[in-house]
Amino acid sequence: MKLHEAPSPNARRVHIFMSELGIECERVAVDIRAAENLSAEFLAKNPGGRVPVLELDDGTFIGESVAICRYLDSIAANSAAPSMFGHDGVSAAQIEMWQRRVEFNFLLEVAGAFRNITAFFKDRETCVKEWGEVCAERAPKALAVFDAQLAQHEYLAGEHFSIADITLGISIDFAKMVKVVELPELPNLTRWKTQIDARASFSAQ
Ligand SMILES: N[C@@H](CCC(=O)N[C@@H](CS)C(=O)NCC(=O)O)C(=O)O
Repeated sequence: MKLHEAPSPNARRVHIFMSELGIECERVAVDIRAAENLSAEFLAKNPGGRVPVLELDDGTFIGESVAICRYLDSIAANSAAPSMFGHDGVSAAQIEMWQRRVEFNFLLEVAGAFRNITAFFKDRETCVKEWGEVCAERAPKALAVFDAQLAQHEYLAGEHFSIADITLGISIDFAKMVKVVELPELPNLTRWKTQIDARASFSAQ
């Protein structure tokens, strides 16, 4: 099994998930600054042209970081820890709900702000600064919703650590790193972030 990746929030999401499960695999660096991810060779692995991509030993390629985590979860099915995708129908649905809220209402807004304001990938896409500013204004609004949820629960999707916590953690760290979104100080979110940052997996490379 090989993970094709570049230093990025989505690769980090997979690293944290793997570390939580104690899974390791070969890593293959993809130079996204040099647009290696848009080469014909890479597009044959992932027509979406994005990293990370997991290559299985039988030649199957899995793109999309959450799909990769789902596969990793399936091969670690005998692990003693509760699945980060839920342990029954209700918990799986709650986790999916929060995971998608983080993905759509925060991570994609931060990414939209970063890509459009900094024009980081202007060699491959049209960047509209004003659209980036709209994304930057919308992203913090989602955080208030997460803060209210974390006032009631230890973790974002309830009482167990899940993929939703990983997605929110990597998204906040990405937002802090790229500095295009103003992040409000929210007490429950701060309590939760201190708690998840203390997990060994959050320092995984
Ligand atoms: N939904 C995808 C998003 C992947 C993605 O956006 N990857 C970025 C790095 S975090 C990338 O490959 N960027 C290169 C580009 O846009 O050309 C996932 O979860 O894996």
